[in-house]
Amino acid sequence: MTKGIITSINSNLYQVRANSKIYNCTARGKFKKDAISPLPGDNVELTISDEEKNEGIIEQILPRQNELKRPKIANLTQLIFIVSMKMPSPDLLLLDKELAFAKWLGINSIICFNKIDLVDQNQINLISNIYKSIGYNVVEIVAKNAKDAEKIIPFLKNNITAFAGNSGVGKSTLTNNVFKSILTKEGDISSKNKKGKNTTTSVTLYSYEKNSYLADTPGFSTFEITEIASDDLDKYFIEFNPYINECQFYGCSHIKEDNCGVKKAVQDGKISIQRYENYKKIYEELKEKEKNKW
Ligand SMILES: Nc1nc2c(ncn2[C@@H]2O[C@H](COP(=O)(O)OP(=O)(O)OP(=O)(O)O)[C@@H](O)[C@H]2O)c(=O)[nH]1
Ligand SMILES: [Mg+2]
Ligand SMILES: [Zn+2]
Repeated sequence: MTKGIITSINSNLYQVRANSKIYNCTARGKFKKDAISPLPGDNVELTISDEEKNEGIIEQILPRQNELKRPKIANLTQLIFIVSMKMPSPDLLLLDKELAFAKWLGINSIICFNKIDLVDQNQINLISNIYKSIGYNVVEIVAKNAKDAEKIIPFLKNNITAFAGNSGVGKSTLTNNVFKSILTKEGDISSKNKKGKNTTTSVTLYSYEKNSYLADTPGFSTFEITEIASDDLDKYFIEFNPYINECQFYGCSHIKEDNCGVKKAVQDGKISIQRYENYKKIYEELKEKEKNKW
């Protein structure tokens, strides 16, 4: 049996990378029966049915480290969140949700501010400094300049990385420039609403070097993090941690309570107001969802 990794899925056909090449595979019927649906990123065992035609059959899916719904992918070690500075404009609520989710999942996050050619540096710094001061890895790039792609290359080594972010932020442009070839289609920005048009429609993992993969993914504008309990959300806003002990009430939600360490840190300028406001929005959203569950 050969071991491989699923790099893309097209209805019932799977592309699997094994022995440094790509096999077109079908899956044994038993997955359906067991209600396991294979995902890009899954490690699999396959039988090679035709070496010449690069065809095989997936026999088994090996245990998953983790699984993401958006983008739909398994076994990631890292996410690179692409935020466009303009066209489309930065969606920091989405970014803060994604960062919390990655922390909850236990995988690394990198923030990539793109299209910095379209705004002035002051505008970039205002946002970028918030995340740098928390301790996140931040890169600022023009994805369509081939040279800038090099700024993310050091992060790829020995990682399974996926891009994430709204449609039109530049995920495919950056993918093509990382690999120095046109692997994936790049879209336009509609002149009407300055948004992307969901050009990429499925996840594809590209092999960067041994043990390193990078996935181009479809854009999304909404993101559910209902796996996180509202009362745990504060743990995943990493800069809140030093102040939570200073809250008077055990289980403080840092919203309506008095003598709250987090709120005090916001007042003292130690926690960004924008991040705190997004925390409140996400908290209320999670509370609402929990109410509807029962
Ligand atoms: N000005 C500018 N335009 C860029 C930059 N990066 C990407 N673009 C443009 O933005 C548009 C959308 O880029 P894509 O790479 O297709 O965006 P995407 O994130 O893959 O979008 P979806 O596949 O729809 O999720 C294209 O027209 C790119 O040329 C940049 O750094 N500066
Ligand atoms: Mg794309
Ligand atoms: Zn508090």
